[in-house]
Amino acid sequence: MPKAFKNLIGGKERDSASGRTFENRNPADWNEVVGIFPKSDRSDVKAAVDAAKQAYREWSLYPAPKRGDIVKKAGDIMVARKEELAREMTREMGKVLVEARGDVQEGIDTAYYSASEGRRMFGVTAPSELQNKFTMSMKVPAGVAGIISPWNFPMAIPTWKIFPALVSGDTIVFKPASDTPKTAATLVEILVEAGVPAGVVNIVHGGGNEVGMAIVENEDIDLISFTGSTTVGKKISEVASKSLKRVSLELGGKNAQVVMDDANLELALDGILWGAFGTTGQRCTATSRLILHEKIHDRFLDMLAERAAALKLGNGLDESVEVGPCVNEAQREKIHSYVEIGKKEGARLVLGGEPAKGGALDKGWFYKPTIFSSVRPDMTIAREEIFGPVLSVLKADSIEHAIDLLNGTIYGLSSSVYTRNINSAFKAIRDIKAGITYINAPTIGAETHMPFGGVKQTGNGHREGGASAFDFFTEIKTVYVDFSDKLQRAQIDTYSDNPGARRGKN
Ligand code: UN1
Repeated sequence: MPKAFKNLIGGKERDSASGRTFENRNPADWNEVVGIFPKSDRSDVKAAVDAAKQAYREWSLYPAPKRGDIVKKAGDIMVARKEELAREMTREMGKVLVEARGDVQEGIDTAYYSASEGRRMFGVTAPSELQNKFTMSMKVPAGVAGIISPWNFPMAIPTWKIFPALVSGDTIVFKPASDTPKTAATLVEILVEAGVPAGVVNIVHGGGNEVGMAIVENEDIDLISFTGSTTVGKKISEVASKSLKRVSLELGGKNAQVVMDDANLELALDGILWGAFGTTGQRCTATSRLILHEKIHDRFLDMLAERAAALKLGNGLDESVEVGPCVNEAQREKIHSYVEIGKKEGARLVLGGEPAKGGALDKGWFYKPTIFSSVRPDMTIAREEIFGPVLSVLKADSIEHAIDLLNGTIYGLSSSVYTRNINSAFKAIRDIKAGITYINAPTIGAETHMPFGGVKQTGNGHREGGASAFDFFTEIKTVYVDFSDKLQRAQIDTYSDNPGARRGKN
C-alpha cells in the first residue's frame, strides 16, 4: 500500500476536511503509485492561513540570525539526505538522477545562502538634512506568504521561496504542485526537524483552482510567490490585485541560444543538448529556440541531429539514462500538439516528433527529442512555450539579426550566445531583452546567490535568488529619530529663506 500523506496545519498532520485524496504516480512507470495525498479545498486553506497568522508575531520577533540558524540546520539535513531526496524526486517527477541531485543541491545552496543573509539583511543609513536627526531604513517581515510552486524543480524552487521567506520573518502557507507533492512534504518534514515552530510553515496539498486560488483570494495572505505558466500568473495577478497583495511571478520563457560562425561549435553543441533536452525540456529556462549563423547552419544542424538522436531515454533512476519522461500524459499530449502545429505551419521535422515507445518506455510518458528546422519567427513553435523536448531552429546572418530574432517573443527569461568575438558578446549583453544572458554557456545553469527572473511576460519585475529574494519577502520601514528637542520641518526649515533657520541653533 502506498503511504498516505497529510497536510501540516498549525503543527498538526491533517487529512483534507472533505476526506478526499489524490494519487501521485511515477511518470516513468505509471503503474507505480508514489503516495496518496489530501485533495484539499478552501476550508483547509483557511485553517492553514489562520495558523500562519497566529504564528506570525512570535516568529517575526525571533531574531533573523536565529531564524537563519534553523534554515541552516535544514540545509545540513538535506546534505545528509541528499541521495534519498534525489531518488524520491526522480521517482515522482522523472528527471534523471544526476539532475535530481542538482535540484537538491540547489536547495542546499539556497539554505546556506539564506541562513547567512539573516546576519545581513542590510538597511540603509543616510545623513538627515536636519541637524540632530537620524535616518535609516530597515527590512522588516512582510506577513503571511502564500507559496505556490511548480513540479519541474520540486525541491529547488520551493526552497528559493520558503527559505528567504522564513529568514525574513514571514510565516507560510505552501501549496506545492500536485505532480510533486512528495518532495514538498519531505521538505516541510525537514524544516520541522530543523526546528521551525508549529504554524510557521503550513502545507496544503491539492489542485490549483481549489487550493492555489483560495490562497490568492485570502485577505489574510500578504504576499504571493508563484512560479508557473504565464496564463495562470495573469489570473493570479488579477485576483490578487483585489486585495492589493504583493505578488512575485516567475512565468514562461521561450529561451534562445545563438551560435555565431566564430563560435567553438563543439562547445555550443554540448550547450544546446543540455539546454534543450535536459529535464526533458521542462524548465522555464530550457532552450526552445536555436538561432544559427547561416555560415554554420547546415553543418551544426547535422552535428546536433546526430547527437540528439543518440540520447538515451528511460527511467531516470538508471544512471545511464540521459532523458527522462514528460511529467504526465497531458503534458505529453500538449507537446505533441505543438509538434503537429509545427508540421502544419511548414517547419521541417529533422528529428523525433512523436512519443517514444517500445519496451519499458511504454510504461511512461516519454517523448522523442525533437528538432524542427526552417522555422520562421512568426510560427507558433517559434513563439509559444512548449515545455518539452522540442527545439525550433532559425537562421540569422549577423549578430544584430540574431539578437532581433532572440528578442522577438513576448517572453524574456534566459538567453545564450556562443561567440569568440568580444564585440558580438558585448552587443548581446547590451541588447538582449532578458533577465539572464549567458555567454558561451547554455540557457540553464542559474546559481542560487544571483538574481533569477525575467522581463516582459516572463514576470512582473521581481527577482528570486540571492539578496534580491529578500527584497520581496520583507517590507521596508523607514525610521527618523529627531534628537533636537524641537520641531524641525524637513524641506521647510532646511531651505528656509531665513538663513538663520538653515543652520539650527544646536
Ligand atoms: C526553472 O527553469 O524553472 O538555471 C528553474 C536553471 C536552474 C533553475 C531553473 N538552476 O536551469
